[in-house]
Amino acid sequence: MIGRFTWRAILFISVAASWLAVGTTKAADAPSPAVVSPRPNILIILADDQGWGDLSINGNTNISTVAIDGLARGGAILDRFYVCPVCSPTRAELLTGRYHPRGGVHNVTNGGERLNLDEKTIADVFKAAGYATGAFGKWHNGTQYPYHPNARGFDEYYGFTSGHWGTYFDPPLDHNGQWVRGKGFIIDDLTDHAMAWMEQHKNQPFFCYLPYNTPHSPMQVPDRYWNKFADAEIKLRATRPEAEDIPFTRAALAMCENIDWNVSRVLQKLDELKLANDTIVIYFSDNGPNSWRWNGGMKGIKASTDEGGVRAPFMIRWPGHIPPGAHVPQITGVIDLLPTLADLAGVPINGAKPLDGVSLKPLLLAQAHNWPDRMIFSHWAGKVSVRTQRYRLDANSHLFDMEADPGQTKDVAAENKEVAGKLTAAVAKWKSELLPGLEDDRRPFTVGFPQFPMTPLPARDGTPHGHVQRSTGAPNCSYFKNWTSVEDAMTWDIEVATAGQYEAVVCYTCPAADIGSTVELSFNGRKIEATIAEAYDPPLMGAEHDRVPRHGESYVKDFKPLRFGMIDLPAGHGQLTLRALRVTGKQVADVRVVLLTLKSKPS
Ligand SMILES: [Ca+2]
Repeated sequence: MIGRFTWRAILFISVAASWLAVGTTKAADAPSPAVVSPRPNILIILADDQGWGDLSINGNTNISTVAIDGLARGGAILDRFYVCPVCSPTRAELLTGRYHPRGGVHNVTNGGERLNLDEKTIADVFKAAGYATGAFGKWHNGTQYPYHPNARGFDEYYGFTSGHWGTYFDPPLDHNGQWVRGKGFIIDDLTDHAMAWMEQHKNQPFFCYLPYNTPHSPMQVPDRYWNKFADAEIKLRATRPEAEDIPFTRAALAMCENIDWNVSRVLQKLDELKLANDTIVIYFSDNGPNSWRWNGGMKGIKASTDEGGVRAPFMIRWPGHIPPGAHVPQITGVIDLLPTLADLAGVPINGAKPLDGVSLKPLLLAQAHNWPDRMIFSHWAGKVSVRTQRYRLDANSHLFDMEADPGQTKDVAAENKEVAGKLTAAVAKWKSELLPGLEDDRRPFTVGFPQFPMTPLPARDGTPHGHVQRSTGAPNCSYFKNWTSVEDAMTWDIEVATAGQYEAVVCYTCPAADIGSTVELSFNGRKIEATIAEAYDPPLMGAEHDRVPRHGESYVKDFKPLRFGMIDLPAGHGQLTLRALRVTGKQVADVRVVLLTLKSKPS
């Protein structure tokens, strides 16, 4: 094993060489090569649906986020930092430094969240440079290998790959492709795993990605955080107070204070490991707030391409390098993080595709002299908005002077025809380059890789036929129900990469009164049958922890494996089909997921 001392020696050479090669730093400011740091660790903490306004440092007196505020004060705040209107696109842009349509991301579910396999990720970049790489949390850029994080540059993964999850207490989670039971509240658990992993890798540079899944709904949080807010008066209100759901706001703020506690634990761990000065820590959120609540007077919330939907909190700390207390007023975005972190760490970018983002190193190190204005585009569901330092052209071609009118109340296009014309043309060009064909997504779900033998095919990624329904409207953590007839079916559009013997399992529930049905799993002429002989009918979970009633996310339950035995699958594209040959009760079963595990290649 290579110890940190050896790494220091190896990395000193390359860092010193790059410092000498750049040669733009004034001699008086330059660090002595003798004290050049080793390559810094990277820790990226990403919140989910936390608005810019959900932090006390940004002026919200409803909440106290002392750890995140302290992180910001110890480094720099990017005042105008832009992400995407929803989750998976922002994550894709973080991973690639490129606008999300370039990587095929066009949806938050049904496979449209998957990042194309020909994209290099930020983890690929740091892994190639010798970093240990780990991700702990909500992935949301593809479930099946090789879309799985373990195939996208992360050596270690613990979390869930879907867009949301049905319960946050002791949930089922994915650990390097194996299903395990999480322990306690999910954010605390993810943090525990990240801290243990950082400690394990303290003697080599590490890249740690900690994408939390709160305050995304369902609105669940431990009592310790909820108790403060359960009856709290919410003094600062949403721009549209009539639209604010106060119990939802209370839950969101409690969840943000739980995040803050976990951030305090991570930062304390870095202190304990004496790594605080060697670690670049970033904190930001993936889109605007998931409800109308105070957000600094901005227009729009999550899913909007207006300012409130895409401006996120962003802070970055690197002691001894980034001046504490700095504010960066220039517009910046999540597309900038890959080039920025590679530049700060002195790590080469190993992808061949052009980036949309730029390195912010000159801004962060207060070395920027002539920083040109730029355009940052925001897209969701075909709507495109563009921001410059002064203006936003919204998705309806209204122009707003964001300096004079940050709440986007007065269209100034008529008074600024030249600006409006230039931005309108830029949006048209961006759309014509990036959007055509985006939603014509024919990527099958991938099955059968020897290095990652088990492929889960959840209900989310399947199609119900006949009477079969999803347990809820939002597919992400749904299951199939109302399977009542031999005419019904569930199909998955799959591509089998490796011909061979697969162990087939369907995770089901069935009450005692309905057991006995015979079901068949088939693919391109190969078939296998099983009989549902054992009842399993546990209660639905989730509601008991919801602080406000949920809308969209499915309640969840445990499912039992129905083992089909081995099926010989040919390589190729086709429909994996689950149907009943004989129905003995009122229903066949509820189905959560089909598991196909490659056991052996044909001899
Ligand atoms: Ca989100």
